[in-house]
Amino acid sequence: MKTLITTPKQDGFYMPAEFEKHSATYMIWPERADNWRLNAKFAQETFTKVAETIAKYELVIMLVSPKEYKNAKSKLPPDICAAEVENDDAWARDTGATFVIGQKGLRGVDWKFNSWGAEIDGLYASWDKDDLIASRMCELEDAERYRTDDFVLEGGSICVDGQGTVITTESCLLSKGRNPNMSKEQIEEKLKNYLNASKVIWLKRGVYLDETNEHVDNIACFTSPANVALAWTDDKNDPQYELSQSAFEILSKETDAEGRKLNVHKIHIPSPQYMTKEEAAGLTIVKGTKTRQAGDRLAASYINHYVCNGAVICPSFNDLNDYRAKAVLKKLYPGREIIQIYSREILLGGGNIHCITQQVPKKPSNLAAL
Ligand code: KQY
Repeated sequence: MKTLITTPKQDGFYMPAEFEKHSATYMIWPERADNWRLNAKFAQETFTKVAETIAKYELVIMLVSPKEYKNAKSKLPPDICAAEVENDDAWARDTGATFVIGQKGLRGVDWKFNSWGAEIDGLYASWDKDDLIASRMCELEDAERYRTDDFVLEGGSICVDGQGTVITTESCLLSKGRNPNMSKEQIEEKLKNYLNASKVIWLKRGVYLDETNEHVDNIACFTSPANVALAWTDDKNDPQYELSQSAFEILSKETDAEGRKLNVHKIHIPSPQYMTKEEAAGLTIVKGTKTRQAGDRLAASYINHYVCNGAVICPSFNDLNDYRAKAVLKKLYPGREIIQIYSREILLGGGNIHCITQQVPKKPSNLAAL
């Protein structure tokens, strides 16, 4: 696999929106006992359910560590491809390649990964295997790779419309644990060069107590050009209230890269979700890994859904707002099935369905040069 020293922008490659056609979805098999309770038994069940649901619509490739390979193969249906790849955890959105397309096909951006903040506020102590995942994905896809050795980023911290606009959060991208020596302008330049975008919309914050320093993929996402879904609450006593209000103010005054005003669609979060005693007790304590406790509020949001060919795979929380969320998503994604999966076991690990998936865009045969 070749590593390029240019940028996608220089080469006319760009990141398409998630709602455009895919050729496949990558996931990573969960196993670490300090993040997934009871040796990841229940997480593996939920990941399998997500994978088999997506596999009804497109190819799913599950990356599995050599020591888990036999177990994963015995649990996964035969139409899901499994590839042996060492890993530190199972967040394909964050450690996987960000795929870009251009006239010459598919390439991958391999962002430097540091466990969401390294020594400052990272979530586990060693991440060397995770930092190699994007390049392994590029190999598997036979895609040339761009590597940003001088810039840390996770895929969950950006959202694009595929038409020149990126949304991100200041709390994450300007956090001390990622690129402390870069200015906001320099970070914006990196995003523009590696995603081939011309406009970056900065939200201040994300979802309350989101351990990623509030990735955008939990609070807001493009559902089509000029349409953005936003995590919302009407409860003024919920700390999320002000965070969502601030995001709404920014987004509703903004235009995208093409100059279109954004339509903001509110999706109410579920009632607050907390880790139970039993759930916390199922975790192995490991030095250097973020500790979790009974009573911790979980960063639950329906925005953390995944759009695949023909369907939207959305979390459900056994909450009344599950139905409201499904109805809004149905309107926002016409022609796609909205499939909800009870995803508490993923939520307990600090993310949700979007965080554990990574799309490989399909290159349209008539792709116009940018
Ligand atoms: O938000 C995401 N894209 C991933 C969440 C990672 C949480 C790690 N425990």
